[in-house]
Amino acid sequence: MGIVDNLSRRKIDVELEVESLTPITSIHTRLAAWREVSGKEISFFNLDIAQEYYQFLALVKEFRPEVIVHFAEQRSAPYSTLSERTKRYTVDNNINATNNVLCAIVESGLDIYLVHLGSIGVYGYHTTVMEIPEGYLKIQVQSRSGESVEQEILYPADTESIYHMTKAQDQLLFHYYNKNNGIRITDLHQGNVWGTRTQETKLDERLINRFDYDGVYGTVLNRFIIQAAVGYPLTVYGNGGQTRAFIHIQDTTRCIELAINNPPPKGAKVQIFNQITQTHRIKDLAETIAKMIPSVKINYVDNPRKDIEDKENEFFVAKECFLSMGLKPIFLEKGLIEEIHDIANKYQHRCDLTKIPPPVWT
Ligand code: USQ
Repeated sequence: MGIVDNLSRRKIDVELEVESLTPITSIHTRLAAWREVSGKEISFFNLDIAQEYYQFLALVKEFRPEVIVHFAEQRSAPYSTLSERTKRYTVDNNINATNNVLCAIVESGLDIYLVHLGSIGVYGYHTTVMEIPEGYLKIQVQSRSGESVEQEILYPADTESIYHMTKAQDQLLFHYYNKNNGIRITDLHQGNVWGTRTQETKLDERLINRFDYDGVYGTVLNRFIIQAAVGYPLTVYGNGGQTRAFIHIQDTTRCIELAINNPPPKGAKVQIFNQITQTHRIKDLAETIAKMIPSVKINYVDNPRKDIEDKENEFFVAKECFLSMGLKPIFLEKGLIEEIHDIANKYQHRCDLTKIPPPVWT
């Protein structure tokens, strides 16, 4: 097994002058810790796949992977909206990275299966009359002779950030390379991730994952968890009527394992799974935490995304694929307590309160 990474997320920490709440060790320390606890070796290649295509292609030919799991994208919606520069970087990086992975698979001549981390945000967050399906929508069209005919199309993308737009664009690249080059692909439409620890990272403190709580990279539930621990009123944007889909980090790793073990058959279309376990309204999340910790206050702040997101929405999304493969989700009720005890309380001294307010969306 090997990791290809240009460690860009660590460089963005320096740029934003913020650090993960949890202390992250160097990549070599992490690899050494994993070797000690598991006896398994992971190779590491410091490469920017969006820029260093030929080095990446050479590596693919030499390493001959059976599966590539593609996470190599700038992953924050708020970061992508910070400025003209971050917008352009997100598009350049994400779309080039995806195209380069696909192109390298074709050029290598190897039968490599690609699993990609996409986003549930490609569907848009609006109240829909129907349940949003897993990637594809069946529609009735009128044929030229007047009959009603069923067709299947990609669910129309309708994104709220340029970051989510890159994930929507990725879908077209997958469709193209799957149809023209026969690459087997699974695209995971992942929800908003919360939590920090997985079975593997619990084995050694040096393996701990990032916990972002700042207004740019912190996702809403992790932000509320640390805000509760440090006595900062929970920053609900607007009236908190937004409904979003969530998944615990442990479940994301299980879903990726399930996706790797269940490739689509040769010749099949791109397989799309909605990688979510629960949906919640933002104000309900805040109220759940306030009930658990009575000293917690909720602050309904001006929504930095008020011109972009609906004030209130329902979000009905299909999620049968992973459940039918055996995913046993970690629900909020259980995971929250562990997260507050093991992470927020333990590392609250590392929290810089000045980094909590949200940035303006452009
Ligand atoms: N929100 C608050 N208070 C906060 C932070 C967020 O009320 O302190 C609200 C936002 O207005 C939004 C919702 O919570 O309605 C989710 O915000 P978020 O910042 O947790 O998530 P978002 O920026 O929409 O996107 C993030 C990541 C992105 C990932 C996505 C999962 O930036 O990488 O793809 O979560 S999803 O949108 O489900 O696809």
